[in-house]
Order: sequence, then structure tokens, then C-alpha cells
Amino acid sequence: MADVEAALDAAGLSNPKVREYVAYYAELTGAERVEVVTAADDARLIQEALDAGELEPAGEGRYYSRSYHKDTARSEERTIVSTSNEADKGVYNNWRPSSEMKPLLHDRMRGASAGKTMYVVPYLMSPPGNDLAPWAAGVELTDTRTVVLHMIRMARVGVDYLNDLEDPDLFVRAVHVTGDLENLGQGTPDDQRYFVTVADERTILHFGSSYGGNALLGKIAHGLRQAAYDGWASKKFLGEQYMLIGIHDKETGKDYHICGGFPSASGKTNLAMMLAPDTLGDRYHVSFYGDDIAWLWVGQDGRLYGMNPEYGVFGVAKDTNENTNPTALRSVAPGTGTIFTNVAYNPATQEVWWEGRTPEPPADTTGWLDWKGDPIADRSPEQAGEPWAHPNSRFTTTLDNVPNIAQDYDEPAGVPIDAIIFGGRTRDREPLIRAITDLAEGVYDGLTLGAEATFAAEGVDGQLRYDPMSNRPFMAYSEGDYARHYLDVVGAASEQPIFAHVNWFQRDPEDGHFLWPGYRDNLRPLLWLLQLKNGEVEGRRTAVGILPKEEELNLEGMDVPAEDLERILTIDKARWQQEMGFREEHLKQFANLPDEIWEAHRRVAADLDAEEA
Ligand code: OXD
Ligand code: MN
Repeated sequence: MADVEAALDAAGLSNPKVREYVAYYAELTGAERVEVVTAADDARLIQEALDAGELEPAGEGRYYSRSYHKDTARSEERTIVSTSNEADKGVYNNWRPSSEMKPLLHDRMRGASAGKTMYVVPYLMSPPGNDLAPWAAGVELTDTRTVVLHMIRMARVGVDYLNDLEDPDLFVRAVHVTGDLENLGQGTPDDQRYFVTVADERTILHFGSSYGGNALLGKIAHGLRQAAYDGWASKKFLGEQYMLIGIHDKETGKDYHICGGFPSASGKTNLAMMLAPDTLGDRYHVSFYGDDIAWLWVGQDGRLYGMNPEYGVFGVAKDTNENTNPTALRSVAPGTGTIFTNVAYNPATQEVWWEGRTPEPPADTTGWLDWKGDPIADRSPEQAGEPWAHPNSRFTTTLDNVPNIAQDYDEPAGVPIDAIIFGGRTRDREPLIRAITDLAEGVYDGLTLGAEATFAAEGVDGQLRYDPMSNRPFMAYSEGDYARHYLDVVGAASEQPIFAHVNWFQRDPEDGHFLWPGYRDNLRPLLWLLQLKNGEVEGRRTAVGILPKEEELNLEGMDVPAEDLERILTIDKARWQQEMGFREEHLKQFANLPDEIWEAHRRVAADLDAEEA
């Protein structure tokens, strides 16, 4: 048995509540050793992981890891939010009573770390000293070393964050036990995995995966599910799956901050890491705060503030290249300490590759292994078309590796939020941007956010897979309560943010080409939005929001065909009316949806009917 007391003493972890918690789970999981980790242990742990073959070198100061081949993504079906109150059951949170789930998870975890080290990872999901820091402290216990290495990149990790708590009991207890990955029946009726957030006890119990999306508990479970619940229970904040950027106008000296939610595969990380187009670069600088999570609250001056609770980026590698996201490539350059997971790897040259990194894979396949570790050169003709990298392969790097990281990203104050945007991948109907100045209509828009189903067979043609506020996988309590809380938090701000819905993915109905080039040029509609908020442009009112007049968009240095521009700046009335029917069905699922939301829905529907086709 592990000598828990000695390990905690050696690390100077003095918080008595943390000590109690560690001792309890060390006993339950049967771990052989306990080791407390801080960020200063990174180099040693990297070396140990290399020696043990858990990591392989990927050039200077970069590493490669492979996860078990049935353990490569978040599992939404196996993810559960538990509380002791059935009223917390929503449509998307897979609610189960904690009286059922806690014992079940404890059973799964009992003895499951025998022979292993239990790493104790004390972390903070906020810049130190932030208004929300009291909800940001946590301790992840994990029996997997690569999870520790990811946590050190994705969260601020150190013993002091826990020793210095005002209330020693106010931290999230986040337990990760990997289990026997080869015998968990992943994806079968006998699936043994469970990823449970016991939200009203601030306890996270994840069993059966060591893939980041299920195992980095600071990010996924605390930063999103637990934070959403805490924000609501405390009435103080929102925890959202949002990116956060800054825009500096060098001419006026003003700084703006925009956050926003996008369902997965809608380009959120690319947007978050965007650079100004060359022709606008003399005037505007875009800075990066975060690509995945923002916590929002009303600050002491009455304004809405936002901050990124994370310390790193756990980005999807697929399609990341010089064109789509040069910032990401710089962020994972040699010397950054980046860990790549499930990309293709060449042990002889220590290179990595993923689909979309270059138009074609390396021509000389000698030495290249696919994400499962199988030699590419040995593939049969039938296997030739299979991807080299897993589509959900990742890179993990710290925020300070991002070249345009905002100078104040680590400041406790957070940043005032000027605009909240939503956007999915939609091939028609959604214009380039539509601004929404009314709070209830903005929240309504967020609740009806969605992206096209990836496979046509998944749904009715033109119907979205709705992903309210891009929080579908992270909903922690009922959607009706969520909408109420959102209205209350943002409504309390003295200066209201402007909302907008954006879409970079509209296509020509005939030949399918994208009507807007996207990427860096996406700054242009965002600048228009800020101008609209400042009263510098007036736009054109439609039933579904204010659209830019053509002449109001700064298109300097661009060459968008007139008919494409016209199409992305108009509303397709018939498609919108069809959408309103889908939305009605979607919203009806949610109990206790605030009247303001239904009123917004009816208002938009009536305005659409009144609009000229
Ligand atoms: C996610 C992620 O799974 O950000 O949403 O990794
Ligand atoms: Mn995410």
C-alpha cells in the first residue's frame, strides 16, 4: 500500500481536506504509490514516459503518444451528470441520481489502480486571483503518466493553489482511473466505461479511458460541466465552450473582446487563432486568449467579463496547415514541449503528419506508421485510402507557445466582453453574419445553434443537429434553467454585449463552392459587428437580425464575386420558415424554458412571415 502521508508531506501538500481525499481514493483504487506533481516535474516525467515507451520523441522538445485504438474520442453516451435532485435532469445531460452513480463508480474503481502510481495533480482553472478562482481549484488523481503531462500543459498545476485556499474544502475532487482498456467493451452493449460528474458534490469520477477528452478532468469535466453547474448554483457565472479573442484597433487605440461557441468541426480553433488579413494588418491586431472555454461573469464595474480557465490548447490536428491555421503550426513547433496524440509518426525521422497537414502525405512512406502504429508501406491496396492519422488526433501545447497570445491572458482581471457570437457549419440559409441586439433573441439564437449532421442519413435534409450554445455535450442541469441563468447573468451587465450568428460555410447551390473564403477574412464581418455596436454603421434589419449592407463590409484586398456576396448577405425566407418549424420542435423538448425565449421565437417567426420573399 502507498504511504500517502509521506508522499503528501514530501510535496508540502498541507490542505487537510485534500489529504483526506487523496487518502480515501488511494485506499479505494489500491494504488501502489502516491506521487504529488507540480509543473516543475514536467521534464522528469517526460523522461520517465520516454523511458517507459509511453511517449516517443517527435523532434526537438516534442513528443508523440498513441492511445488505445478503441479509446480515441469523448464518449457522450457514457458521460453522465449526477446530482441528488431529479429536477436537474435535462434533455442532454444524461442525468442519473448520485445515489446510484457514486457507488457504481466506486465499485468500478475499487482496486483498479493496483500496481500503479496514483499521481496527485493540484490545479487551478483560472488565472490566479481571478474573481472566479474560488470555483477553479481542483485536484485530479490519475493513474496514467501521460494524463499528468497533458494536465501540466492544459491547467496551472501546483501545490500552492490548494494549500492557499480560503476555504480548504472548496476544491473539485476529480478522480481518473484508467481501467483495463483492452477489456472494457468500448462501444458494445457491455460497455464498462463511465464518466460521471457528481455536480452537487463537486466530485468527478471517470473510469475507463486515458484519452484526453475523457481523462483531462480539469478541462472537460471541471472547466465545462462542473463550472456550468457551479455558475448556476452560485448565481455568479457561466461556464461555456467558447473561444475568446481580442482585437486591437491601432488607429483608435481601442481593444475589443469577442467570445463565442461553435459546435465541433465548425472551425472554432482556427477562428480563435486567426490573424488579421494582410491588407488590414497595419490597422488591426488579433490576439488569442483561448480556443475552447470561457467563464463569464459580471465584474465589479458592472461589465460582462470573460476569461479562459485553461492554460493550453488541446487542438484537433486534422486539416491544420499553413493556410487554415499557421498560428497553430507555430504553437507546436520544435522546442514547444507539444505532445501529439494519434497522428501518423515516423520513428526513424521523428516526424509527424496528419490529413490536411500537406495536400498529399509524404511521398516516401519508409518508416511511417499510421496512428495505430502499423507501417504505411505494408498496407494492402484495399487499405490505401485509409487515413494515416485518426480524425480526432490532437496536439497539446501551452498558451504561451501561441505566437499571438494576448499579453494580459494571465492577468486576474479577465477582459470585458463586447460581443458573443455563435456559428455552425451550414451550407445554406445562414448569412455571413447577422447581428442580434436583444438579449433574449441572442440567447434564443444560442439555444437553436446547430451544425449540419455529418452524414445526410442522420437527419432530415436541411435539419441541423442542434447543439445549444455548443454546450450539448457539457450541459450540467436542465436547459430551461440554463436559459434563465444565462439571461440573468448577461442581463445584469451594465453594458450589454452584442450577439451575432456567423457562418463561413455557405456554398453555391449549383457547384458547391464556398461563397466566402473564410480563415483570416473572417475578421471582416467581426469588425463590422463592432462598428455596428459602436453605432458607426447601421446595417439592414431583417427578421433574423441585422445584416451588413454590402458597402459596410471592409473588403479591401478581397475579390468576392458580386453574386456570392449578395447571396451571403441575404435571407432565404422559405428556408428560414422551414427552420422555424424545426426550432419549435427542438425548443419544445426543454422544460421551463423562460417566456422571453418563446417570445423571441414567436417574434422572429412573425417577422419572417411579414418579410418580403
Ligand atoms: C472537446 C475538446 O472534446 O475540446 O470538445 O477537446
Ligand atoms: Mn471543446
